[in-house]
Amino acid sequence: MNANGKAICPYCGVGCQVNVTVKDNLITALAGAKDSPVNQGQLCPKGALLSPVLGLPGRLLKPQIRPTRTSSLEDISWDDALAQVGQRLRDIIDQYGPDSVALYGSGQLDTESWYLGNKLFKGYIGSNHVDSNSRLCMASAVVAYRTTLGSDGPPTTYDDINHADCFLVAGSNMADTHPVVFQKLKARLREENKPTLIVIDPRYTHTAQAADIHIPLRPGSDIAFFNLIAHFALQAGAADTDFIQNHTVGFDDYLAVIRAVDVNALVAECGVPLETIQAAANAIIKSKALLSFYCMGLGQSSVGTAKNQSVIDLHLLLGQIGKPGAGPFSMTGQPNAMGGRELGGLAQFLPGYRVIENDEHRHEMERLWNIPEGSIHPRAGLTAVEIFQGLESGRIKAVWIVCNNPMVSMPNLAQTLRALANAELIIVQDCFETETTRVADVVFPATQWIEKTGTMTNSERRVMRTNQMATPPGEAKPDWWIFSEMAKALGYSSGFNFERSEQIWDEYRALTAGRPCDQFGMTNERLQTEALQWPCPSENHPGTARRYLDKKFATPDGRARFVACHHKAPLELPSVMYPFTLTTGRLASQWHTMTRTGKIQRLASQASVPYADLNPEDAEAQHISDGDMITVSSLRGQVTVVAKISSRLMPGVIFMPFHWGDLYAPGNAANQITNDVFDPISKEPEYKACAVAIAKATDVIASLEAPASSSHVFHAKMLVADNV
Ligand SMILES: Nc1nc2c(c(=O)[nH]1)N[C@H]1C(S)=C(S)[C@@H](COP(=O)(O)OP(=O)(O)OC[C@H]3O[C@@H](n4cnc5c(=O)[nH]c(N)nc54)[C@H](O)[C@@H]3O)O[C@H]1N2
Ligand SMILES: Nc1nc2c(c(=O)[nH]1)N[C@H]1C(S)=C(S)[C@@H](COP(=O)(O)OP(=O)(O)OC[C@H]3O[C@@H](n4cnc5c(=O)[nH]c(N)nc54)[C@H](O)[C@@H]3O)O[C@H]1N2
Ligand code: SF4
Ligand SMILES: [Mo]
Repeated sequence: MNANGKAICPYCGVGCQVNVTVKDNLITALAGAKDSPVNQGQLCPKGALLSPVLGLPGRLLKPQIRPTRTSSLEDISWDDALAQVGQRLRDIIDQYGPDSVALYGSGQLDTESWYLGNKLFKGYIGSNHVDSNSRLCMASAVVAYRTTLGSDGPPTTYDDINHADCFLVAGSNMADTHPVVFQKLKARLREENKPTLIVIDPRYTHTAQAADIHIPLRPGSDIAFFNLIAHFALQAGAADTDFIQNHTVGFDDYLAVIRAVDVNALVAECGVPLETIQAAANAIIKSKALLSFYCMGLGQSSVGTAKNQSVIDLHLLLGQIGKPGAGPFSMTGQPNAMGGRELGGLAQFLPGYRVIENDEHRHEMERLWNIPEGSIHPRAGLTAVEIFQGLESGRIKAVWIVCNNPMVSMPNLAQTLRALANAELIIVQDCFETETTRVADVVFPATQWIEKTGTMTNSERRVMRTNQMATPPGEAKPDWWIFSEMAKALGYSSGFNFERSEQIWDEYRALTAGRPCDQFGMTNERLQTEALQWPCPSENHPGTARRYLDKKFATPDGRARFVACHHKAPLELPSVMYPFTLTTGRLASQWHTMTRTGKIQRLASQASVPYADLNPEDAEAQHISDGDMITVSSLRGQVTVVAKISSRLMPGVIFMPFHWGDLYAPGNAANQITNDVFDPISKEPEYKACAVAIAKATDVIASLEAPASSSHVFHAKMLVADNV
């Protein structure tokens, strides 16, 4: 295929737009789109190295089926695959009920596809066990926005960076994970009257390096920190009493908690000198426009919801919301995590930010979907970790995994494997062979990125379209097509007669009308040339950059809510057996489980083997030198990785990137040891803190590891594309 046009970068939630030229199905030119309101021509290295992505090895080319658990996957035609898998799924539903099947989707699916999968399961099959890897990621942010502001979705926009005079970056290493947004911040930091940058992260990250004040707090102590800031703000008389009186409720309870703060105890929890915290408080108090960015360091915690709420509380206390340059700004990780939230791709929601357990919302969706009242199950479904627990216990019999590699990305991979081993049917829909396709009973080959047309929403609520510009390899099909054909195979033809994804978009945008995330005004025609922020209720509406400028929040009475929160430590604390805290995260050069970035030499070469960072003091005490092989073990498992000695983290804390799975480093994925406990409210797992032991790998272990590491080298070689 030959084509020329604009696409969305398929990696992070910044949502950069790229201009691509395709000749004979190969990308011959690629550059950041200069006219994009998102990135103004900029790209990070991952985006700039997108050209080889179309030709990467390891693509899934045909549907495959494993006739029995012990046999190998065999190629099969689409017709036969749809008929056979439709029948197997139907049999399971008939035998065990609709509650026995689950759909595990992704914040990387385009809106049209994920909308259709959600419609099939919640509307037609009658199972609400539809969740997304966004549960591992955005669930705490979602709940906190809803409890405080009344609606999900950030109030802010990237343009606020131009108006803020203080940036608070908490639990976000945006220099590496949202690089193009971070460049916007950096540009402001070069100004003469530059804003203050405060970074709250246990590690001295690339982001912290740019900070005026770095708060290297102990993992998990963010609420202590935010309550201290609020305490000092109150003492200084900085509370915005007009705003609090006119636009909020719940202040008294919050005030009682903040007044009663035991400063010394909370400072001790943070493990940061009082003066440093006071310096941060002073900068925050005197700020005229405070913009807070936060990400997984807050969300992936057993108190992730409360951590998110305590940032928003601080903004309410100071009246720092609903004006240019101010507000809480949760960064979305995946390119369409926002879109997935809007279309109800989490187990408690329906499209347009509707709520399953709200009778009115459910019946409204039943009317809009033309299905009988009572079709949608009235209870919220199981969430990501719970689906895998349900598979292990036998409550869930079949799981359909789409655009997701749980055999690397779930916490406590031994549990994930036990869960899948116990499933009666595992369908995996991906573009590439992955650790998860390897254990599938059925593999559906999907198109990726510019091989399909689709819509996504970025971190600042901006909805954008990518058109198809390349012919998919083999028999790969768009995800929406696979969902609609499977729906027909299951006997639901009426709701799934789509020939083009634009038709799905039209159905979807209509049912956002009047909702907080209103996208009704975003026609297919407009999306060809425009990148619009919601709410955008009508065709001549320009889209909304900032929400709540009128200080009317999305709650029934229009007032925002304070939610008082108390510090609580992570659920698994260091012990005699496991004396260190492990935290996990990302590298600038890799995207998640490496299905694409791991095969692009210039990215892969920046970090080629799994490793753990540890502080020099800890290394010395354990007789570990830089480059040694070490074991890192927890109650759940053990991995052998390279030790990197780094004074970027405090004693007692270990950091591991989670990118490598069995295809690259057999047996040594970080998630072999992470903890699958979660926040009881948001159900987001605590990836950012568990207790581990470290030891120098003995010669015996090292020799046992030899075959694994040589096979790693073999795999890496095999997987790196020739064309890059
Ligand atoms: N290069 C790259 N970019 C990505 C991705 C990728 O895989 N690679 N993935 C995307 C996705 S899906 C997501 S969700 C985002 C994630 O983006 P980020 O959240 O920025 O990335 P992480 O590295 O997971 O974690 C951020 C930081 O949290 C810190 N942290 C750990 N514990 C705590 C704590 O208790 N408190 C505080 N304040 N900080 C803590 C860690 O030290 C780490 O530096 O990145 C997106 N962007
Ligand atoms: N230890 C630890 N673990 C973590 C995290 C952490 O911080 N620490 N972070 C968590 C977070 S925030 C996230 S978001 C998850 C991410 O975890 P995953 O989403 O499981 O990781 P990816 O590698 O992005 O998997 C996406 C898969 O979709 C495929 N794919 C790409 N495009 C398409 C498409 O258009 N259609 C289909 N069908 N497939 C496609 C890719 O080939 C890939 O296999 O990891 C979580 N796991
Ligand atoms: S910042 Fe994110 S969206 Fe932009 S080019 Fe990099 S990975 Fe892609
Ligand atoms: Mo994420």
